Amino acid sequence: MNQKLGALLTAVLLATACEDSPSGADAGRDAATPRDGGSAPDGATPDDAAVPPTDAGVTGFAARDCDLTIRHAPRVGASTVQLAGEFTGWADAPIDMVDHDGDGTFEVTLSPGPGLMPGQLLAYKLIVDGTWILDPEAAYRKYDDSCLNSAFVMPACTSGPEIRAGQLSTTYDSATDTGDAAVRLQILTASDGAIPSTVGVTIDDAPVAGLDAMFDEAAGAYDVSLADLAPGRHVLGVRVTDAMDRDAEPVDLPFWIEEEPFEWRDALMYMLVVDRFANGDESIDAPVGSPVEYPADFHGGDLWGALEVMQSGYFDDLGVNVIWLSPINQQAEGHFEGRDGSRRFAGYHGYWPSRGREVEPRFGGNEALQAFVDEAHSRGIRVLFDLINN
Ligand SMILES: [Ca+2]
Ligand SMILES: [Ca+2]
Repeated sequence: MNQKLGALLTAVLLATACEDSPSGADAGRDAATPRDGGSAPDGATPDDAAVPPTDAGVTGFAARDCDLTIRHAPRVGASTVQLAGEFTGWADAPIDMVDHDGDGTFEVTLSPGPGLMPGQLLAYKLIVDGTWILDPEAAYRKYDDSCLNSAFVMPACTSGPEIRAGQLSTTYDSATDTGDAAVRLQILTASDGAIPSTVGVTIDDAPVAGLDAMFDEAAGAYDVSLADLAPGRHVLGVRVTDAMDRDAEPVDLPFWIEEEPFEWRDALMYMLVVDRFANGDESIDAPVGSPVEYPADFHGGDLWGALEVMQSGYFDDLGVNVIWLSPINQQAEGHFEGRDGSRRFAGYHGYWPSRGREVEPRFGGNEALQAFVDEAHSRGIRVLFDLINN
């Protein structure tokens, strides 16, 4: 039987952060707090005025699980496995993990409680026969002081409903050059059981009709099926709000209708340097000029030019189904010294980004990128961005 430890844990958060590495200032990422700002932990009685409408017995909507089970299977047999984290005061009160069935996997189930709030990102380490290690199965990492730890998020079971999408499947009919898609969407309520009041499903931003007929009441799930979709990329969007007016984390499922299922391992990739590939709009050429010599300056290539080449069927003729664009972010303006210490370079190559979400104006800006990607998707071509993050 799983240990329910939430009630035993006290919020001792000031103790030593890390047993096997030095500590320092907290550099951890922010906890993923519930979007409603955090509500009462599981088991708390809601205010009388806020008793959620429930529909128990009428539909099969299951409630979200507030507990989290951590498992670890030591590669070589171990006699003790413990869990220590900011919620145990680290070494102050590590929690024993137990191998109930003797299969070599140790586990512990954590319940919400002091120091273990739903939605909270928490740092921890495993202690295997006395040695502190990162959890190889951890979904997150978090710094506590200057020490790298594993981390988990306590399920945000009180923040609202949850959408769980199954595997989306597609078919393609060459006779009509259209396809079908199907996916099962299970809706879970928040832990207080408030029923979903609004379920919206869209395909490429248009509402999916006939949703009621797709509802599997016993399972609390929708079996969404879509027919006669055009070839190319589509996005199925799912939005759910419950009777307490809380939104589920939105779900968007991109998928493709295509004759041959795309496989990255079989892809034929074309890498192009935007500035040097094709000049579609000379009015946005803006070479830096002296002291930058011509080979180190912008030459005028842009995404409008690359789009024209694509529209000519050039990539299709080559059998290309992936285009890798050189970095397209807006670049630091001006010129900078090269590694040889004597020559000046402009950012034509794209490796000096200055804006995270804006496309270099010389390359056509965001509008050109959107047009390029839309055209690629309509041709079954994937586009890879080269993101320079350092
Ligand atoms: Ca076990
Ligand atoms: Ca140009």
